[in-house]
Amino acid sequence: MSKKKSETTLMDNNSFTVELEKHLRRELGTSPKRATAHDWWQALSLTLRDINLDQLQQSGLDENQEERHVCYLSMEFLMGRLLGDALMNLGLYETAATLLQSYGVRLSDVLDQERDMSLGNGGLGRLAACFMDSLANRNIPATGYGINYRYGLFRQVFVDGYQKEKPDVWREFGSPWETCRPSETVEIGLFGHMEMDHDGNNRWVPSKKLFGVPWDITIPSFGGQYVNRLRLWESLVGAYPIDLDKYNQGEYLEACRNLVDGDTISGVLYPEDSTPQGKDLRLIQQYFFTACSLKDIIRQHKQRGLPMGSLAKHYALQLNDTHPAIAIPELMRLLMDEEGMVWNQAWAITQEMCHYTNHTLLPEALEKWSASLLGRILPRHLQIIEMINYVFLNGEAKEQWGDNLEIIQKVSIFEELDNGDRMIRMANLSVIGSRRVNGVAALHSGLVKANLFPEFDALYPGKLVNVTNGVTPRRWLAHCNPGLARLLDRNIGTDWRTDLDQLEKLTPLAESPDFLDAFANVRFKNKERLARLIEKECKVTVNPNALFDVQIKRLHEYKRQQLNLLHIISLYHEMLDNPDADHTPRVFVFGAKAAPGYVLAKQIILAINKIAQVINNDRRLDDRLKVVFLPDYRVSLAEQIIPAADLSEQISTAGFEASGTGNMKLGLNGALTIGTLDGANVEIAEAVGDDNIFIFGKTVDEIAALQQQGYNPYHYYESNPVLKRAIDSLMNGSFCQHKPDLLKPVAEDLMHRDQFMALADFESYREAQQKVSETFRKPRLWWRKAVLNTARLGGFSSDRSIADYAEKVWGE
Ligand code: 26Y
Repeated sequence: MSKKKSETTLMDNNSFTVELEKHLRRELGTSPKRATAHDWWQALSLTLRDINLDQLQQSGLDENQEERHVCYLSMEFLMGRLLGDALMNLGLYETAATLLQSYGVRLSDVLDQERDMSLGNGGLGRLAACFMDSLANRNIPATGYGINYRYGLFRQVFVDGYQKEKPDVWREFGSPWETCRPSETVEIGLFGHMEMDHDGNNRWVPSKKLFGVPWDITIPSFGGQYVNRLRLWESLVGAYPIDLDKYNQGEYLEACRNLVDGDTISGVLYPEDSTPQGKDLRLIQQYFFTACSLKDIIRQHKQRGLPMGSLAKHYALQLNDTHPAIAIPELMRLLMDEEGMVWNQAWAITQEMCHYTNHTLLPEALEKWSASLLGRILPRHLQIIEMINYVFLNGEAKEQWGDNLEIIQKVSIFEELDNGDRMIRMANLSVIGSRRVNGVAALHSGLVKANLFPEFDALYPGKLVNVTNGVTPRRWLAHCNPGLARLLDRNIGTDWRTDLDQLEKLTPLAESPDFLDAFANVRFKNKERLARLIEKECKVTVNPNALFDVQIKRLHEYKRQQLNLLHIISLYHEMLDNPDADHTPRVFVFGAKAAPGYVLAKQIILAINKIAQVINNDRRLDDRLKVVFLPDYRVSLAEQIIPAADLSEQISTAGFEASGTGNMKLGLNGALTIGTLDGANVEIAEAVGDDNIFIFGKTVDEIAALQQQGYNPYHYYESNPVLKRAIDSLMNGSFCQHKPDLLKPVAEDLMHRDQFMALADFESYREAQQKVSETFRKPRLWWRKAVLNTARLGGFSSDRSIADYAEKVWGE
C-alpha cells in the first residue's frame, strides 16, 4: 500500500481564532467573554472537526481507486476523549492554550469538560481505537465501522466498597465530533421467512425493517494531513415509527412500540467482555452494524463505477474477533441474492475479503449462537451457513481427513447438542470464511495454532499468522506524558512520535546520571499530579516518593487482582510484625470494572476496598503502605495513572491473557513490569532484557501440567504460612469486623477452587516483589532500568502492528 500525502497546509493561528469564535457565536450563541468551559470545549471541538473534514476530502477516500481500503469492523471502539489528542495532532495545542489564557480560561479545565467516548469494554475496543490512529498515520485508506451506542460502558461508583453501575450518558445533547450523514442511511431486514420466487429461487422476506443512520468521526494523522473516518451506525425504525392506526385508536403505548424497539438496537453496549450470553439483542446488534457496513461498502464501490467482481480487490474487511462474523454469510447473501452471483464466485470474493482476529483462547469465551435463534432472526443466513458447512465438510475436510468423525465433528461449524438444537461456532465459521486469521501476540498466536485450531492450521498452511498488538505513541506517550515527551524531544529529537524505533537512541542515556535524574524528575511530577487526583477521588493522602504499584485493567479472575491482594495483605502483616524494619513505602493503585453479573469479580472489588480502608487508616504503618481503588477506570483516567506508575502489574495466569496492551503503555512510559510469561509480556521481556523486568510464575506448560495432575489450591494454603495467614485474615473478618463473613466467599474460592491458580504462583510472586522493593531502594539502578524500558519498547507502537497487518494480513 502506497503512501500519499496531501499538499494542503493546515490552519494558521489567525484563521483558527476566527473559526473558533465563529463557532462560539453561531453554534452556541455566546461570545468569548461569556463562554463557559463547556462552551469552549464544544467550539474547539467543532473547529478541529471542521479542519479534519476539509482534510478528509483530500485523503483519498474516493479517487484513490488502486489502494485496498481497509474496513475495520468492531462492536467496540474505546476512543476516550478526543479534543486533547486532536489539538496535539493538528499542532494547535499551544495556540489554543494561549488563546484561552487571554480570556482567563485554562485549557486543562476545558479538556476536562469532555466525557469519554466509552464505546467499548477494554482491550479489544481500545486496540480498535489505536489501530484507527495508526491506519491514518500509515496513510492507509480505512474506515472503522461500529455502533453509535447511546449508552457506553457503565460508569462505576463505589457504595460501601461495592461496585454500583450507573448509565453512561455520554452524549445527551449530541457530540460535536459526530457528523450525521442521513443521506447515506441504509435499510436492513430482520426476522421473516423464506419464499420460493418465480424462478424457483429461495428468497428472504424479512418481516421487520430497520434503518441504519451513519454518524462519522474524523481520525487525523499526526500533523493532520491524512484523515480517515470512523462510521458508527445508529438504529432507527422506518419513516413512520409511530403506528398511526393504533395511535388514532388511542393505543398510544402500542403505537410507539416500533420506536422503542428501533432505538434499543444501538441503545447500549453489552458490558460482558468474556462470557457470551447468547442474548438475541446482541445478535441483532452484530447483524445490524455488519449489514449496514457491507451495504455502505458496496454502495461506495458501485459509486466508483467498479464491477462487483472486483470488490475484494478494493476492500479488505478486518473482523475484530467473531463479533462481526455474520459478515461472512451476509456478504454471500448480498453477492448471490442481490447481485446475482453464483455460489463459487461469491465464496471466492468472501474468502478473499475477510480476515479475522482472535483475541481469546478460553473455550467458554468463544461465541456460539443457537441455530434456532439465528434462524428465527436471520433465516437466510442460517441456510447460507449450513451450505458453507456442507461444502466445507464434503470438500476440503473430507479430502483432508476422510471419515475421521472426531476431527470432522471438531472442525464443523455446527456443534450438535443433546437437546437437538445446534450451536453455530462463530470461530470456525470465521476461520473457514477468511483469508487470514491472526492472534495478537507471538505466544497467543502459537497457542491458537497448537491448541485452538490445529486442524485448520494443517488444512490451511499459512492462513494462521501472528500480529503482535501495539499502542499509539501519540495518545499513550506524547499526549498523556507531556513532561516525558519534552525530555525526549530535547534528547533524541521529535521524530519518535511517528517512528517509535527512534526511542532506541535513549539507550546510551541510560548511563548518564543527569538524564536519569531528569527522567526521575518527570516521573515525580506525574506522581504528584496523580496523588492530587487520589486525594480528590479517594480521600487518601499518598506520598509521591513511595513506589506506585499499578494494576489497571478489567476485573477478571484470570488477570488475578486477587493475587495482588494476597501480596498486599502479606506486606501488611510483615510491616506489623517488624515495624522498625526499613520497608519500601508503596502505594497500590487499582482501576478496574467488573461485568455487572460477574459475582466473584465484584466480591474481589469489595475485598480490595475493604482492605484498603483498614490499611489506609492503620497508624502503625506510618504511611508506608496505602491501597487505593480509583473508581470508574476509563481511558482518560488511564492517561493520568500511566505516566505516574513505577511498577506495572501484568500477572495473569500463563496462557490466558492473549496479549495485553496496558503492559505496553506502562512500559513505554518507563514503568517496570512485574509479570508472568503470558501474552505480550513474553515479547516485552525479550525486548527489555531479563535484567529490566521482574518475571515470575509458572509457564504455560507448567500450568498445563498442574492442571493435568489435578490442581489442589488447599495444598498451597496449608504449606505456606504467609499465604495461610493472608487467606485466614480474609476468612476471619479482620478487614471488616462488623460483618466478619463479608470477604469469606473470596477466601473460600481461593482455598477450594482457585480456577486461575493464584496460590500456585504466590510464593514466586512474593519473591519477585521482594526484588522489586530492593531495586527501588537503589534509585540509579531503578531509573536505569526504567529508561531502558522506554528505550526498548518502540516496537510496541501500533504503527508497527498496522505495518504488519498490511504485510501479513491484507497484503499478498
Ligand atoms: C462475546 C462477548 C461477550 C465479548 C465481548 C468483548 C467477548 C470478548 C470481548 C473482549 C475481549 C477483549 O478485550 N480481549 C482482549 O483483547 C486485547 C486486544 O487484543 C488483548 O490485549 C487482551 O489480552 C484480550 O483479553
